[in-house]
Amino acid sequence: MIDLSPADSSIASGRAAASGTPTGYLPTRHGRLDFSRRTAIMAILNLTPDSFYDGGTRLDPGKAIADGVEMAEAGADVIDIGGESTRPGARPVSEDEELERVLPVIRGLRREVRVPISIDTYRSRVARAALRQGADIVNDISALRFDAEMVGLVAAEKVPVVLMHMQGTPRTMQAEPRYDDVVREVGDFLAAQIRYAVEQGVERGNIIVDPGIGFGKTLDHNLALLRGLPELASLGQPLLVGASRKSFIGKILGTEPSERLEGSLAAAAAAVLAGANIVRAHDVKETWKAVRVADAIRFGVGE
Ligand code: 7PM
Repeated sequence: MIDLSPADSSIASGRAAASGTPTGYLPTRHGRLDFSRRTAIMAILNLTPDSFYDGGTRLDPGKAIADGVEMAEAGADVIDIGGESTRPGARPVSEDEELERVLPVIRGLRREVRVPISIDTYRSRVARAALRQGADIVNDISALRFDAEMVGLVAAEKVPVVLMHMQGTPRTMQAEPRYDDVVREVGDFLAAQIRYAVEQGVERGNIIVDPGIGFGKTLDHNLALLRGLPELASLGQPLLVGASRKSFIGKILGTEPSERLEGSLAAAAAAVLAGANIVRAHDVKETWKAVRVADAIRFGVGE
């Protein structure tokens, strides 16, 4: 699966050839994420009024907290809370609006569940406030590029951070995505952002990487990245993949977001078998079953 011959690009570019993390788990303030012999599930708790799938369904914090509790009971290993839609062409919301949406839900959910909570934001002020309310992980779709203060915050707080690849900005990214070799370029970008984070004081053990499925990518680019996950796993950091209900699935099946569950489960299973350590998903109960079976194939069942 992973080509370790001298021609392998991970060696050619000086990247560690070994896959996975040294320890197989990632400690957070609220328990460790264990991916030594299993894949973790990151549940998506979207608080935006306009998201492509579940937008506007959780305008009441009480409803959002109840949904988060249900996700934890369904087997989520981490709950990802986001207050700004990053869909193609979406307009940025104000920082105050983002804070008003996410803080009450983080505060409330923190008292109800034991699993780690991640905050999906590229703004350091939102991330700082979220960490104070009990969030554990910063999920930054800009990989520390959009807010110059984000890296210092993550370093000082010593929390895990997700570095995600995106070509362009959420507003422009789907205009005309172009790559010569998408897997190579995404891998090089992530390697550069890992280096930057470490130089700025972030512990290597706190860095999760993510190819950013759908963020400045055509259907072909998304498929090449999912096929090429072993090369990204060879960066040596935990690998997160978010394919749930995204438009590349709609392009393959000809379906709207509400009819993309089965395609999302196929993509999650494929990601697990290609080396993902965390899959990000809307449908926790169904994804949990798909991932348990894919994990049994990947790791065995220990009989
Ligand atoms: C509209 C389009 C709304 C796409 C929301 C989305 C990822 C993420 C998102 C991902 C990480 C979604 C996306 N996707 N964070 N945030 N990785 N780390 O489908 O793939 O939720 S937003």
